[in-house]
Amino acid sequence: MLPLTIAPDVAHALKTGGAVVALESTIITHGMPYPANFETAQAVEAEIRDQGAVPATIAVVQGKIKIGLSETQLRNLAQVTGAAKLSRADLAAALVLGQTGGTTVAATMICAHLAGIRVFATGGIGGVHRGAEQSFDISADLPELAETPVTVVCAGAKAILDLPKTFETLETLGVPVIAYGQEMIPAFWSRDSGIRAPLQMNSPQEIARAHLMRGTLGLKGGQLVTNPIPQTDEIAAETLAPVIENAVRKADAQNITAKALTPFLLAEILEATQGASLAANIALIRNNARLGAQIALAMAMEP
Ligand code: PSU
Ligand code: MN
Repeated sequence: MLPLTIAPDVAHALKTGGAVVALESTIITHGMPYPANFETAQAVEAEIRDQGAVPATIAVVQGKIKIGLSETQLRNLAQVTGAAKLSRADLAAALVLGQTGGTTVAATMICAHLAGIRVFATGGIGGVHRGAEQSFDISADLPELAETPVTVVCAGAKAILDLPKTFETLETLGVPVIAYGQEMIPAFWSRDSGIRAPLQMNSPQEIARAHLMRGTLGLKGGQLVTNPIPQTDEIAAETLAPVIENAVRKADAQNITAKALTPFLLAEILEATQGASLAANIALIRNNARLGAQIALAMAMEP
């Protein structure tokens, strides 16, 4: 038996061929402060329900994988102190040790796939960190995309990462990177990273069919959909560049490495922009949730 509890509405949707969208929880435990993390998680779930799909926020609670959280469980997770950050390497150990933690993109993909969920929406993925030629810091999210058949909708990657190296690595790994509705890969807070996307698709149906075609061909791994932030919520790359430079320099000076690095950089940027980055972050996650729901609905319609 898998150590996995599926919420009733999610279980029902999975059994009846309904559309389900997975959501990660490291963004709740390590990405945003309380109560913004809880309010955002709720708003994101509501976006998915509004589209006619079922949200499944995934986390590990006291050594059990939860596929879909109740409002109380979500609030508890948003407030818990000392939650673990769980990626592929940590998942089995966390279950054995009875831990509580947020699942990263990589771990959420693994859990979603175990539950039979094919679409997952988040804000930004992990990637190749700046200075990776020295630190070797490459997120486990990248190889996961090459391994586990889940379509992940994000807004690109934050410029805390080395974006060209991140997308080169995805190309090497054979991960389809699809820009939604434009030629360029978006860069999280802004709509254009300056990097041309290898693939462009303009409808949820195309993305759903490409996911299913990979399965037909026996290709393992998923797809990365990069969905640009809505124009009205965009923050110019030049505005955030010095903030990011500062955060990266500070991390370096304080010797912040490994699992701690991404949460440290996110918290630094949040503080330095006094919430402006948070508002954009919330807007883009909601936007990704809507597209994720539309892809899941399109997939549920395919034979
Ligand atoms: N990037 C963001 N926001 C996030 C994360 C990344 O813009 O919340 C989180 C995600 O859960 C992602 C994880 O899977 O950080 C990557 O961590 P690492 O770089 O340690 O693999
Ligand atoms: Mn890392």
